Amino acid sequence: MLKPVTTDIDALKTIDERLRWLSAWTIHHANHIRDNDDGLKVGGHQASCASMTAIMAALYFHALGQNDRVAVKPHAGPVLHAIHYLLGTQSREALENFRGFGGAQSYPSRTKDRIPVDFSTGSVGLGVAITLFASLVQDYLTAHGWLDEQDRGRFVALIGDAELDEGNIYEAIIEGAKHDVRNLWWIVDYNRQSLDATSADRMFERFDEIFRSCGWRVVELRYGKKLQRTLDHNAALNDWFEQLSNAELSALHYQGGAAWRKRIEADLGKKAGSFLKEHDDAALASLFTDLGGHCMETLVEAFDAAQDDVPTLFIAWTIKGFGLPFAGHKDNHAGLMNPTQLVALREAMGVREGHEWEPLEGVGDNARPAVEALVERTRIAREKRTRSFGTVAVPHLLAPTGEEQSTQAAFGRILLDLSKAGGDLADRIVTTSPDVTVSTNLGAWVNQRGLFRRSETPDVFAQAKIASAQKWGGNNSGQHIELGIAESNLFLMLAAAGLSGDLFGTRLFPIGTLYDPFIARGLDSLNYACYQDARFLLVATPSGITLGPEGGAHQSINPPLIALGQPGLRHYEPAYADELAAMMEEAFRLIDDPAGESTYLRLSTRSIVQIERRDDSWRDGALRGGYWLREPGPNAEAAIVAMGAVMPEALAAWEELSEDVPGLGLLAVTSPDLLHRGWTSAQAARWAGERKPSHIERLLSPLSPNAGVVTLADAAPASLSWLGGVLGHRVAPLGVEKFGQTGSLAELYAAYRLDGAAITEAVAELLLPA
Ligand SMILES: Cc1ncc(C[n+]2csc(CCOP(=O)(O)OP(=O)(O)O)c2C)c(N)n1
Ligand SMILES: [Mg+2]
Repeated sequence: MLKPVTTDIDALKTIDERLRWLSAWTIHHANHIRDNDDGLKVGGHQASCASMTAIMAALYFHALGQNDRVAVKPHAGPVLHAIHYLLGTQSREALENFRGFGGAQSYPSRTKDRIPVDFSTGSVGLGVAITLFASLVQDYLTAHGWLDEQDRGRFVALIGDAELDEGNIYEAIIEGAKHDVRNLWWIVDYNRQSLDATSADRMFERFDEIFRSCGWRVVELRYGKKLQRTLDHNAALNDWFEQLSNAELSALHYQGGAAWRKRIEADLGKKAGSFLKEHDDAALASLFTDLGGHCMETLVEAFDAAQDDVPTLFIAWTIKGFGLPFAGHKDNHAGLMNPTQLVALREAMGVREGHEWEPLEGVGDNARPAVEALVERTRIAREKRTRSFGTVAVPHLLAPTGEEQSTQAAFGRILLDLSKAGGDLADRIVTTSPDVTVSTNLGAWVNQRGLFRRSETPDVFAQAKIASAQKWGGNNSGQHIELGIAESNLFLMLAAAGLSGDLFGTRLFPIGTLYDPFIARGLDSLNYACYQDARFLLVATPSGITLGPEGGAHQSINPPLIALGQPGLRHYEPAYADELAAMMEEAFRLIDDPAGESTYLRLSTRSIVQIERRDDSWRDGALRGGYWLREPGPNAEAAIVAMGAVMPEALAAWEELSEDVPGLGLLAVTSPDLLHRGWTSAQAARWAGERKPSHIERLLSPLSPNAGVVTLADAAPASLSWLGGVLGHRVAPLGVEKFGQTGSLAELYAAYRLDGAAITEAVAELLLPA
């Protein structure tokens, strides 16, 4: 990391003012000036921006180094845009179109914004935690020789104080402590206000304790220089000020100088000494708003003093809406200045009417050169990096041999074979799991490739010669990152590792494993990873009531529906090991393809007889969402459609029924998600004049228009029942709609109607004349 440079404090203060103006103006313009055809509220957060402009000026124009990466508090997005506008990397047009179609996004977005956004934010708490995992990925890359020392940076999160209530932050710092995570600055905009009101009193003392106990340094930036000097010299005033509650402090900030005077007179009387005589009302207001997070000298000093790699939490005291007419008001979160207030602010900031968008409007001739020089220096440091794709050759993956296999065991074998064969892909795979490494069949891979630890950790059991199938020693060349049981952390780890190409220019192939039902525990983090186009392979196993004796708490039902509605994530559910090998190969290819996406494999522990293949013709269909395992006859009156681990039941039913139902087909669905996407996008293409049937339309077209279709999945039946809508076939959907329970497969399949009898009955009913 570079040594801090000496920066002109006055120039930084000017930039702070410009950011406050430009962010407020951008929001004002979108709400009050731009045409609004539909009358929808546009919105924006002028108060949340104003409370951070000094912090962000000090950070971006002074403290950040070339390689540092920042997650910006979502509702301070306009400040980030204003920064890039000053730097020349954001256009006036995008700002004029803030919150409009194609304009600057409400909350910083890696994929939709044109400025370099290091991490998307929006769902509070997640942007904070991902910086920790990104720092861990940086350490991983350095340890593996993929990142030079001079290319390393610091990871910064700008956090709202109410955001600190999000539990995922604490899950992350606990995990971070285990991995001795470094190079983090988390900066809290401690404005004592949330969305609804003022926040709980003196929580910063608690945060202080929590972070310190996880190995963090906590730096509190309470007062600015001027206020600090005053309080240092007036013990009575200091004691009085310190005991004000959050609500009282905010209310006084809102009311201003006269209210401060009245309150001090009432509370302190003579004890205030000559203080009140020496300050008029305006001076009082200015003095008490001189908090640490608004004082440039304090911020610069604090950042300069934290140049080592110790993870640091800065708690910067601020006022929500600083410098704006609703500063401190508890209802100001979504508050917008009205046009009259805006004019008053414009005039106070020396901005001429009609010149509101000029980047350095209102900056005097004397101050201008220093500000311009600072902007110029900063510009060089904040260039947008290009994304890294297409760097790794993905070899053809072979299915493990074995007459009977489960997809979960096959997954472990494929990875093991890949590891043994070696090569670039194998070296770039990084696996991770929230304490279910062994039970999701990653064990053999870990034995081969080792645990990742920055410092050597011995395998005590192995050293003591205690027999174990699992090696559990770690060093800095290991390729498995062990996580505690916190599924949100798994997804944030996958998000950070899945952005490795973008953040560090080096592509990793992250694979995360967990039990299928527990996807729900980390769902927002999974969505967050997809939202910023992180690339990874998620392996969820075991799944469904096929898990039998493990019972209902572990038997997943709805993840295929989650996947069906989740952009950026492709669901595959193989029945056979050869399908799985093809899907893993495809998933790796998609990770390294600019137009790719992440993949979710839903696997099972049920060992089933593998299918005999005559050729490879199934493969293309399997990768596109489905293929006929048993071709239907022309104009067939019925078909069975099945997915995943229940394929033996579907095959047995097919054998039994095919004599009586001529032309009965059996369609193996490998991805309802892809079939559905293909169907809707073919429709959209037709509207644009392109006539090309989708994969599912082609698959179903041999069936008679009156055919009945029985769908079967060890999952919510809605995963497949929609297939009837494609060509208008009648559907009997079989699947799981009630919570599972313990039992043998035969018992459970019978009770939940996934067995041959259920399929036969459903086919019979569909074939009965109406
Ligand atoms: C997960 C999630 N829940 C709720 C919200 C809605 N929300 C946006 S900002 C906010 C309050 C933020 O307060 P704070 O973090 O203190 O930020 P400030 O605006 O005061 O700087 C809430 C509840 C959200 N964006 N994300
Ligand atoms: Mg707040």
